[in-house]
Amino acid sequence: MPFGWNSIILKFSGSVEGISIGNFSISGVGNDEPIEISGITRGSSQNDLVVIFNRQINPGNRAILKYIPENKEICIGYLPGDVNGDGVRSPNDMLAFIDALNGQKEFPIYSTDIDRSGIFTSADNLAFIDIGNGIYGDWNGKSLPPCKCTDDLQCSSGYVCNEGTCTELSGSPIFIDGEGLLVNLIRILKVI
Ligand SMILES: [Ca+2]
Repeated sequence: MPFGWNSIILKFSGSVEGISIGNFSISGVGNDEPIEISGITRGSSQNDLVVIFNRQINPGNRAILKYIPENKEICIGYLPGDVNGDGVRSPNDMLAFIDALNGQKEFPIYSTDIDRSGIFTSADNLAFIDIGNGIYGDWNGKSLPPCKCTDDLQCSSGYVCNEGTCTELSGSPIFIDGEGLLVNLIRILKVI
């Protein structure tokens, strides 16, 4: 059964040993309650860090994870059947999925492993068809909200759009001194 991500693996330039949960913040875009970070842990290599959320991102919503020391934002979202990852569920995703099945195009595992078995097989075709038939809600023609907000209405309840970022109305901003951190965030390895 398809579901949204509840963790993300980040690749850094060096050991992630000195990175703490306080080095991250998270906000949401969409109508859902934003997800929270519940923990971080080292990944399979010393340069990989797994950020674990308190729950799965609900379909049709986004989360913006910020690595505070570098002011880097990672925008993730989950839209059922959005195989090509453009944030829109359209007939192009069917073409992309067929290309993937035929081995003509490669997509990240999280785009094509639709039944979440951990591998991409022909069984994912059934899950893809189920999504197209509306078994998990009608997502055809739907889009994810933009990564950068332009209006308060795009942010979750209790959040306002502040310079493109959905910011919590109350509570002081978190400031973490990033000095001394020797590692840089390079790229997202995988969303799980
Ligand atoms: Ca798409």
